[in-house]
Amino acid sequence: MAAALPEPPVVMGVVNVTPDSFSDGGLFLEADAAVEHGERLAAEGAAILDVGGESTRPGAAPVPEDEERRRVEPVVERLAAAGHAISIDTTKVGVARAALAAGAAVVNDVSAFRFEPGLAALVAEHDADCCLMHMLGEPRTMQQDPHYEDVVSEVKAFLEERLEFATSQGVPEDRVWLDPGIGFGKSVDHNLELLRRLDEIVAIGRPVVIGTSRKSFLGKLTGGKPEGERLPGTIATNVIALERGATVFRVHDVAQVVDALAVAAATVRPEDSDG
Ligand code: HH2
Repeated sequence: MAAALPEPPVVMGVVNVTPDSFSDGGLFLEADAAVEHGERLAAEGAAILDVGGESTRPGAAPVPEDEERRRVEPVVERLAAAGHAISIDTTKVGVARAALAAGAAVVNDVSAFRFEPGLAALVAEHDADCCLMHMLGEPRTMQQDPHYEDVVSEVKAFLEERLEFATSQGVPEDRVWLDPGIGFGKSVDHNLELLRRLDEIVAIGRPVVIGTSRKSFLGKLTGGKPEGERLPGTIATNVIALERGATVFRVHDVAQVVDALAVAAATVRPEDSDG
């Protein structure tokens, strides 16, 4: 496992420095509020803080690079200086470069180096870790009637190809984490099938990141519950993902998911438990 990845289950706390993220947009737009939020998530047990300055929700408007950088740079700098492991959630080389210089250790690219292929060389140059995620197309259009013959084998083939691209650009294979991209160009059934057959993605041999937190399919499965009432669904899906072999769990509600995963991990992997 690469240097920045602690022992699993690794909980990655979401720090959205945006006005428009789907579940917490506008809450942490000021740097002070974002830093305070990150500190709280770390205290609750997040081993990594994922700082993002651009919403990727379906239909989101793109954010200019200068603005995205202005949002995230001071937050990354202050949280990294306080000793926290930081990933930067961006698809842009310029934003990633600033975040890595400010102390980030991981680049979380929801486009898997498709939007700006030069990001791979930057990751290699900085000896950083990276998370490569599957998305169907781009955020503006990804939820317009997504279609697959077999969602799991198509996502798997995509991730294998992106892993190969990353290594061709000089990123060591053991620096790459993979993510099936729950909610990124997927119907409710696609998301459920990816979770049910997550072991097939895990079989690629790289740590798997899973991000179900508060996402809309959880609302649809629970009679239309809004974002703030999707924690039970978030926990259920993260526990299933752990059982299927996921390593990193990207969530907003850190304290509750840490406890749920501790119990789940002690149940399915008693040899790793200290309880
Ligand atoms: N999901 C979101 C953003 N980044 N990164 C990875 N690796 N995996 C995910 O599933 C993932 C991600 C969307 O969640 P959020 O950041 O809360 O919302 P928004 O994109 O609206 O800011």
